[in-house]
Amino acid sequence: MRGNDVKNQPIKEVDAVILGAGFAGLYMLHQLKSKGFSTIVYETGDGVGGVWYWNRYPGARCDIESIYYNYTFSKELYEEWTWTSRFPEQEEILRYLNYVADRLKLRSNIQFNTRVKAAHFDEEQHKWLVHLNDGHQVLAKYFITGIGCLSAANVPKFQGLDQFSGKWYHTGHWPHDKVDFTGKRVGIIGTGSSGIQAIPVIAKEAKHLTVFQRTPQYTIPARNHLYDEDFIRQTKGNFENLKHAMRNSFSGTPFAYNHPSAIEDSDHQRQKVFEEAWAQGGFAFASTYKDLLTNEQSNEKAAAFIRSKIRETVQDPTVAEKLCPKYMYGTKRQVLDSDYFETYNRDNVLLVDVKESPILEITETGIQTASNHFELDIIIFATGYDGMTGPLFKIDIRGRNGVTLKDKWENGASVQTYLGLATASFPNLFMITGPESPSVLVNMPIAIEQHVEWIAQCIDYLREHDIDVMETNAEAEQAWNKHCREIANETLYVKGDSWYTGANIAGKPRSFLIYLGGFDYYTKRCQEVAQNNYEGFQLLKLKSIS
Ligand code: NA7
Repeated sequence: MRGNDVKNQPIKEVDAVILGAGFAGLYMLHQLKSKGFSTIVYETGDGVGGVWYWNRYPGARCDIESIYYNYTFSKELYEEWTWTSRFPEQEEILRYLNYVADRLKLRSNIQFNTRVKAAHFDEEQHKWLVHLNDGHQVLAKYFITGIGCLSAANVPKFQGLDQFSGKWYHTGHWPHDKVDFTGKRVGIIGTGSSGIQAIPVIAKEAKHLTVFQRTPQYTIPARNHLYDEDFIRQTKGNFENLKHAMRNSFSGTPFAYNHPSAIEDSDHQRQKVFEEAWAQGGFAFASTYKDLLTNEQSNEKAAAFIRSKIRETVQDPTVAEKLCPKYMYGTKRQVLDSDYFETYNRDNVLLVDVKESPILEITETGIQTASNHFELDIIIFATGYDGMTGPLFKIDIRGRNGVTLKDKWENGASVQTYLGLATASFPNLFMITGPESPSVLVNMPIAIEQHVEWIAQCIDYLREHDIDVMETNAEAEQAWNKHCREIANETLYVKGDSWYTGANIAGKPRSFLIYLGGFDYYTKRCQEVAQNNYEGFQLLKLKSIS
């Protein structure tokens, strides 16, 4: 049965509604289906893939190595699928997720082209009433969000966008048909991961590319390459060890920090360490020293090294200086690139510093900054996302007494969760990789698997024990929130302006909603909670109170 057929079925009540058909939603569905729960997934897109369905911009790639960026719950899946290169392209990850959906026969439980507008907890029925954009309503015992941390696209409110006569796109909502840049004057706003991946590719095709940069980035060469057969064979043969290493690691990858402190090494030794990591590419650089994100002096050593590489690569010293970041390394997510800085040596690429000369408006024919007008045929917004809370706040989620999640969390100013999985007054709501879980600072598929398995096991436990309502309480979430903040405040992350801290969105309250205590510790904590009969949650049997 295809997704569309499900829409015509008279589904009125299910055990669980899951939002999103990306890595999280697909595995959650598989788990609940396998345990015999009636489950439906609602997905806005017309296919599976989540973030990899939407992010089709030129050059889109994952920054985690492909052999680690997949599910590990099934040896068969791992062995059957073969990645072609070190850093997988969007198209290949999307193919992988389609393969998983087919292999596990998941499509019949997914309703595509459907947006969940609202979900309200009905205190009489102790169930979630879920409102769909087509007017249908569905009643579910469990409401589970698998909508990712970066799915609410941010298009800054520049004056005049509606009068632009050319075409404009956001990287997170890229068209399915190829955008042809041949002979076009293209402007791109934003130099985060998306912009930095897209810029070298577009520059090769467009007549001219103008990059509007607000903040430069510390980006490291990805050094992508094709995998050879021997490597793939060895990796597949090593599946159990890899799985164990990833699931018991600090970051969800089988890597550990190589050295304790950047300032304890001699200049000569540190240079050697950085050079080796630079040559290796990928996240090797971030793993060089354990204190890069906790000690400002160590951080500056890494920052200075990257600046020296930028100055070596970019031929025009004025342009090189504009490309050199001055803030603390890693407080914005470190980006991996392929020929990013080299691209500024091309004749058809111009860098515009919009901190120096801000964008005033978008005109009919281009972009007007404080000092110049740039004539453009295409504008690309690589301007990121309203991260962490943004995807949840897009939905009208109401718990007890009709209070919205947005109001409870004061629009993001006072987010409180228990383990990033649940929040008080919102019974039977589970968030996969929600705020205050390790989420985006861990290898996402591994973080997702841990959450999904915990939730599935929990729902199974509730069924086994005839428990109807599960709800965390204020004490548990306050304690978890305090723990999260204490750890985060020991790091430099909280000092940066980034989507991690919400500083990228005008007017968004500043907060840091990622658990930094380590994926391994976090997993143990979740296991303890389950083993202790879900301590921190109230478990209610309706029969006993009726
Ligand atoms: P990011 O990393 O949030 O980057 C967005 C970029 O857009 C960044 O350079 C921003 O500058 C810039 N931006 C945002 N708003 C504006 C305005 N109003 N004017 C000019 N420039 C602006 O998003 P990405 O999509 O690149 O990556 C998101 C994550 O996806 C990434 O971290 C990986 O985890 C995968 P700013 O730095 O805020 O000054």
